[in-house]
Amino acid sequence: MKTAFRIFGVALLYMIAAAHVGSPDTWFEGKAGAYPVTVQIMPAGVVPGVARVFVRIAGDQPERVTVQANRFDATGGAPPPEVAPRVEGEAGLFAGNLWIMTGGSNSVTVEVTGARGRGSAVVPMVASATRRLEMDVPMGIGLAAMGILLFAGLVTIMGAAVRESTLPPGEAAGTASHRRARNAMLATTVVAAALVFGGWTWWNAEDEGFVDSMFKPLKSQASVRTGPSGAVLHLAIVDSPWVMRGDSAWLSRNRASAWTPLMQDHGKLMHLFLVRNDLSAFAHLHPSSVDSVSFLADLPTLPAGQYRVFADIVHESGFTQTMVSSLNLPTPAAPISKTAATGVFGVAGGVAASASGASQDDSWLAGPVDKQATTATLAGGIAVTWNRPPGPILAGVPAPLQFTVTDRDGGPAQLEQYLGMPGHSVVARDDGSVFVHLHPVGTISMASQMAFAMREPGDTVRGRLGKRIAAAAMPDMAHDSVTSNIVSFPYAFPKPGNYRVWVQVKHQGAILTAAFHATVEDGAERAR
Ligand SMILES: [Cu+2]
Repeated sequence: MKTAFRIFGVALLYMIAAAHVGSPDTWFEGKAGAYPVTVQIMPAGVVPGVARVFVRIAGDQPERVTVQANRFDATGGAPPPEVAPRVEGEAGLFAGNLWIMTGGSNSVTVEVTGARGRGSAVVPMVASATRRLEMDVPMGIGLAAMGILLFAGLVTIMGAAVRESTLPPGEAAGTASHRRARNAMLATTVVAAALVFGGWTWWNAEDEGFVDSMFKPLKSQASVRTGPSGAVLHLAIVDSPWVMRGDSAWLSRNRASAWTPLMQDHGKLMHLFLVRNDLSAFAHLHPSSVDSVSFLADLPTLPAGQYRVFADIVHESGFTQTMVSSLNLPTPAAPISKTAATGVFGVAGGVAASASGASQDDSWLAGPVDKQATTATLAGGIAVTWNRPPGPILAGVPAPLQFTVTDRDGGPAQLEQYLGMPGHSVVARDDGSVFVHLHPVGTISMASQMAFAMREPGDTVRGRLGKRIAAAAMPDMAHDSVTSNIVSFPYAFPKPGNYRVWVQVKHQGAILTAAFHATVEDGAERAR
């Protein structure tokens, strides 16, 4: 009974990484026809479950907003769209609830209808069981008390029945019936205890099965190797279902489903981030694939120490995930071909010729950060200013991270597209429990958005859709210059704590990285 009570009573909340680490909401900023929309999807954390969808619309207000869930491989058609009613008291905000019935790659279609016509946007989202709901302690105590009462009641009733049920009225029970009653009570206790034990075992098995079914990113391992041009980072995906994904016999034997192949996102198969455990150093690398299990990237000169490794990948199904591992970087022994980041806010993006084919888009930054600073001055006199709204930053409260980039003279800096985006931002919490890679379009992967737009009924051959998406070559990548010197990322910090925010933009061919500190305070309860 005590153990059973402990199982019910212990308040534990499992949060396991999905597409991002510890930052479960999906964000999208873009256009639905003529309407600029910002979409925030709060997943239920369980599947099936109800996701909350918030649609913010700036400017002319539409008459009607609907939201609709689509599974990636929906064959029987999607459920009808749900109307997202206007939220009272908040201008331009619409909110709807959506049942997400199946795990894996899903999308939400937001349709806006009004005076400026009808337009829609497709927001890819990964649905997975990421948490295990626990019974709260008062309810656990209440149920345990009732259980004890029922148990005792059953034993007492059995005893009384054996002792007194056959007695004529008014007569007292004799020693023999007292003994029989005691035996019956003992037997009842044994049988009922066995039933409770059976139930406890069954419940544990169910729970274990559920924990097993929760999403865990593919297991990976990072290590440093020495290549001909210096230190090389090696990342291996060591998860058996991935390594064995071509072996259908192995998969069915181990009841694992086959992963779809990886596809490029912003022209890269993997976006890998190294974050020093104390947040003092950061690198954004693009390892090249050796054999779809091993990935290699030239290591820039980074301070020695313990690093967290976050590797973003996108599957052909539109499923995105962040693999997490750790790495101990030794003091660099040999000079490494890449230019080191300099000063507090260095220019990153040195180019190196190397055996593994270093990516020109790699960038990094090391050094301390002034916790009060909202402006970071980078090499070449470029300044990045965080337009922080006055007042504390509150967890769970949507507030875009907005930055203005100015040149030496204080005028707007002419930015260029960096990996197909006007800017990139990475947000990490000091304990590693939150990691997210943001773009002005939000948390979504452009590749998975394209996967939803371009999928066809015949896409049952693995690798086919990925090829078509690669051939379409990301229309955004073609435009080199960015029209504004302000980059903005839709976001809400998921929980209070100390965070580092890195912002990356490209100016005159160089990738600039600025780092800021953010203390996030406890906000209002998340509206669920
Ligand atoms: Cu990015």
